[in-house]
Amino acid sequence: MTEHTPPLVFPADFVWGTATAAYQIEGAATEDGRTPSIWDTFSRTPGKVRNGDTGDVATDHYHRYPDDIALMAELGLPAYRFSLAWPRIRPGGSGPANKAGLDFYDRLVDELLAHGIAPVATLYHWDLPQELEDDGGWTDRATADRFAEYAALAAGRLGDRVATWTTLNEPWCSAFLGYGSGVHAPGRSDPAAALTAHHHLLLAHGLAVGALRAELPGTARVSLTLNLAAVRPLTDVPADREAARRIDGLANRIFLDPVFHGRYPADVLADTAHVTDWSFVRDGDLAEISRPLDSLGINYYTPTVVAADEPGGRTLRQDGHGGGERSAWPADDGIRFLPAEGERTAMGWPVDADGLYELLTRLRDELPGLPLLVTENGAAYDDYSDPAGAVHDPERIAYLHAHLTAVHRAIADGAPVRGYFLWSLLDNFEWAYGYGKRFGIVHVDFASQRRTPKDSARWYADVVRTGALPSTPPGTPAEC
Ligand code: IFM
Repeated sequence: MTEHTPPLVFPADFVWGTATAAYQIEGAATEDGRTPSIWDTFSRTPGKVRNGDTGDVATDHYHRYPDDIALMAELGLPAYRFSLAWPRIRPGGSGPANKAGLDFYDRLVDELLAHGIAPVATLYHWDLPQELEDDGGWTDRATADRFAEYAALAAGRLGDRVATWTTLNEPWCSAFLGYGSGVHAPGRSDPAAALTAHHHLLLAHGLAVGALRAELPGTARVSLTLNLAAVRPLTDVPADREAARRIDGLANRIFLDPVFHGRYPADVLADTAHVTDWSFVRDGDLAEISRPLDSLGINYYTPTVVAADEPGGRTLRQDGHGGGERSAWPADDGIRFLPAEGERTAMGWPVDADGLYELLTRLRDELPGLPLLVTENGAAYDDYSDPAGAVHDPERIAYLHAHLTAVHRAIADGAPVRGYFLWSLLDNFEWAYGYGKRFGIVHVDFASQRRTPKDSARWYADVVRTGALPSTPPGTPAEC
């Protein structure tokens, strides 16, 4: 007799969507008053991005957004997380708003709503106006004030139609990859600068929460998205557990404690005391940073395995975003980063859905009652269009199946997960990897800009339509 395990049914009000970011898809880098961001400068600097790729054209979403939204509607995707480009809305980072820039997002939001798709806006997905970087970037406290002003401008124009707002996407990357390892824009490699940038990013977040609340209707939801790490010690020996404590501090608690408890963790302050005296933290900052939020966004791809370095051993740097000569972490002396065992994506990132379950249930316990959203999850594979024009990506479907199963398990175990945004709608500019890594469920031929939904897009559309996940991924033999 053949037994069928029933599908995993998600809550009826679960929010399903996809996610993108402005610099990765929009293109139109010099149109309608947009000025350069740090990523324009960085990507035009020889040797910084593979193949010399830039976001000048990207997926040309700036011009093709009606088609992209029609495609989302055809796939039946009810929500869309996108980011606003600061240098489009407020060129140069300060001064008056650029009407043409706001008009673009106005049209985008109206088009989404006309197709019944809920817009979810992120204010900062790494495209700092270059002029602000020239004045010190995130190491300059004034950048936080400029960010809150920009937040108010965006909310003033779009807040009547956009109900969910996120201040920052993955500030760990902005601070530690941008100012620590330098593999991301602006390409600085200075651990003290990375910690200063970290604090000013959090201050910017807090000030922007205040600015958003002042502009938005009381029903609006305001959030922050973090790429928290599922940190695991390689073994249970005390030295490996100590390495895990230190990286947990620098990946997770350095965000969660100030944002939700209004303090920096004492052990992180001690671990980094040789790097900085933290004198950039001023009275009142932590109260600003810990303004209440309506939800927390989690981006998850792969776990982080650490061990104590063997004496005389070579420390392996693994930051998941293009490596780099210098460590992203401001204080990781004596810590080794090891790839987890098993299957990998095209990024070289191990596939391990348990890490997502671990994070969601940890947040359930540490932040009781706070609604959680998975704001990014997905995988890059070396997809190609076959002679019939189809793109078969069974590995991505298996990845998504495993991670959605982990989300379902976390919900069943009491984690208040309210939605899932797949990264990404389209193949796009993958930062230091350029166009070489494809995360989309829609294939983009970058020469012709032709869009082709991959098998995963159809599979995800079915999951969304039914609100249920088959208990096994396609291709799995039925249980007997
Ligand atoms: O493409 C990025 C995205 O911009 C931020 N989160 C991780 C994704 C994959 O690297």
